[in-house]
Amino acid sequence: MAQKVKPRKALILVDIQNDFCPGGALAVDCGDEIVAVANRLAYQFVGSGDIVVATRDQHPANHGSFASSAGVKVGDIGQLGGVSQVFWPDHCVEGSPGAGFHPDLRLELIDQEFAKGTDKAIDSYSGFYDNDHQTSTGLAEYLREQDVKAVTIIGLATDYCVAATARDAQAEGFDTTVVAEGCRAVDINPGDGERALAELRKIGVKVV
Ligand code: VGL
Ligand code: ZN
Repeated sequence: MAQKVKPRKALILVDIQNDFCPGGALAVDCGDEIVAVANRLAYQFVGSGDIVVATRDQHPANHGSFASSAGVKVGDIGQLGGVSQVFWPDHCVEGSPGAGFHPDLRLELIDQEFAKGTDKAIDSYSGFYDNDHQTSTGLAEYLREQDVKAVTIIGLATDYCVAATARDAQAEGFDTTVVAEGCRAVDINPGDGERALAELRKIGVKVV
């Protein structure tokens, strides 16, 4: 009889990178506090035969989402690649220390990494697709190959990359859970993180 592969879960660690932690170029308040949560969950997933993947925001130096490239102020809103874009400080430039994973993150527990935001003409908040939904990072395909049915998501930042990754995971048919304790928000407007979690609940994502 053909051997049946056990349906698996995946832990998706979103953008746990230096530039999103205190001292980084796009620092999220207390962003580093989630590293301990990431390590604990990753250890549990590996121990139960499940898998751990990490997304990594990785931009060329002149990425179109940078205010410096667009010639606008940080926080301004405009268009990039045909979709609405917030313009950010230069961050997670490929090869720079800021693009590296937080030094305390236990990389040996991560099965596979997925880079995003590598095309300067479009941003990518989700770990699955660019913001215009035209280009896949390969994450959905990888998870299906691994027979993953359910995903647990944590990381930075709640109101951007975590929210977008969770929306896409749910839309791709994965049973999707976000662990709020493992996320921190940019909160350009106070409450953005909480509102993002409320929106996720509305579409059926479990927020625990
Ligand atoms: C992110 C803004 C720009 C994130 C990435 O990881 O949430 N936010 N690039
Ligand atoms: Zn980015």
